This record gives sequence, structure tokens and C-alpha cells, in this order.
Amino acid sequence: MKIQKLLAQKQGPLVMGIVNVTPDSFSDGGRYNSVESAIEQVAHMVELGVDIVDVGGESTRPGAAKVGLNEEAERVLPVVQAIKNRFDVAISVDTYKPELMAEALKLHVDMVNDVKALTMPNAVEILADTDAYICLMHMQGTPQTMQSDPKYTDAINEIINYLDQRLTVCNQAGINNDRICIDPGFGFGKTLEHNYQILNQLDKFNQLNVNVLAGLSRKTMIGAVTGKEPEQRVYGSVAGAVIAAMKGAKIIRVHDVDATIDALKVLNATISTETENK
Ligand code: 7PM
Repeated sequence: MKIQKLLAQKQGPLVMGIVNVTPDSFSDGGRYNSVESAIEQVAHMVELGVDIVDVGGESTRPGAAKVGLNEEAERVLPVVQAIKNRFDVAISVDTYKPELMAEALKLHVDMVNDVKALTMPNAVEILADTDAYICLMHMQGTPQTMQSDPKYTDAINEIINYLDQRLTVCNQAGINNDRICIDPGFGFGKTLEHNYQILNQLDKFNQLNVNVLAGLSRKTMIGAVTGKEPEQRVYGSVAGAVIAAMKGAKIIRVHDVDATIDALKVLNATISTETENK
């Protein structure tokens, strides 16, 4: 219930902070350091006022090698447990593997963020038994191949139709739309043109009557127009976050929580003059 409650209470969009649990953060190859480093990231984000933390073992990154279930579970689950023990923040797990979803749900995570939109066998059934919030993301192809030659005749409508079908599958399993958000999947089997076309027309996704999540933080679409490396893409990413919010996104997935929260506060102050009748 946590995410729905947050969505109902908050003026503007929720900010989801990305917590990467990757082998490079294992400074001695051990588990202790990866948990400690993740906890430090989370502590900082919580202090800044993040709404959700998204814990991922990076199996979904474009071009990335597949990570085995056990390795991903060993990275992600101890971090989820440590966050649970220390913070009151909503926790999302970024995975497409149903077995890991099930394990994470046993630890009472609040949300499952699936770049494969619950298409793996049993994923829908596992989520149907819970009250966890779900992100259904669109991807063309697989993380290994998706950027080689993405093709659409009508990107926006094809992505909307795909997400609509995934919503129907969820609904038939008893998962209501108020437990689901949809995500066009910036950078997941899309050219630069597709990505900016989607951002410009992000409001069209609201026709499905479910909340929209946007994740474009530090992505290639930002680097391509700013000419900057990932760590230098903060200003561009914040601009993207504000544009997405103005087009109705209700959850924004970001690396740079501090900068994004400030920018969204400015947007909210602007928009609230419309409704306060002053
Ligand atoms: C390297 C390249 C590492 C890209 C990680 C990534 C999304 C997501 C990711 C998104 C949702 C990133 C991506 N992106 N989940 N997981 N939406 N719902 O930039 O756009 O974090 S992984």
C-alpha cells in the first residue's frame, strides 16, 4: 500500500532514487562492502527526501552480459534487508527474474520494477498474490541486442499498445490498475529520435489511465545532446525530469536526487498557483 499512499499524498511526482548494487562497488569482492556502499547511498537519498529507492543488480543495462539468478539475488537481497532494517523508505527491486521477485516480496519490498513487464513465466502469478506496486516497462528486443537497430512504424502507438496488452494480462490475473505504473523505457530498444519523440508526447501514455514512470537519468539520450559523460549529465537529466513531470509522469527515476527534488519543487510551486485559486 505504501506507494499508492505516497502517490495520493504528494503534490508532484514521486522521486525514485537509483541504488546500484554492482560488482564494482564490492571493493574487496566481498558482500559486506557492497551492502555498506548501498546503505550509504540510501542514507544520503533519504536525508534528501527521496520517496522510493530502486535496488538493482544491473542485469538490465543495455549491452550488459546476463547476470545469473544466484549472483543477482546475492547482490540485491542483503541490500534490501539492510535498507528495511535501517530506513522507513519505500523499496523497489529492479529485476525481471520471477524467482528474485518472489524472494524480494518475502522481504516485503513495496514495488517490483520490471523492464520486461512481467513477461517471464510466473511473474504475473507471483505478483497477483501480493499487494506490491508494479512498474511495467516497454523494451524492444533484449538488453543484449536492443540498441543494434531499433525499428518502429509508429513508436508511440506501438509502445502504448504493448503496455495496454500487459495491463490486460495483469488485470485478468486480478491485479488492478491502481497497483501498476507504466514506463515507455527510454533507451531500451529506441533510437535518439524515438526517445525524444516519446518524451515530447509522454502525455499520450496517460490515455491508459495508469500512472506513468519516466527514467531518463544520465542516459545516452542526455549525453547525445549535451556531449557529456554520464557523471556530467545532471543538468540535462534534471531538464528531462521536469519535462516528464510537466507531461504528467507520476514517478521519476533518477540518480541525482538532490538536484531533481529542487527542480520539481520549483515546478510544483508554479503549478500549484493554478489550483489554489489566488
Ligand atoms: C547502465 C545503463 C546501467 C542503463 C543501467 C541502465 C530503467 C529501469 C533501468 C528505466 C525503469 C539505467 C539503466 N532503466 N527501470 N532500469 N525504467 N522502470 O539508466 O528507464 O538505470 S537500467
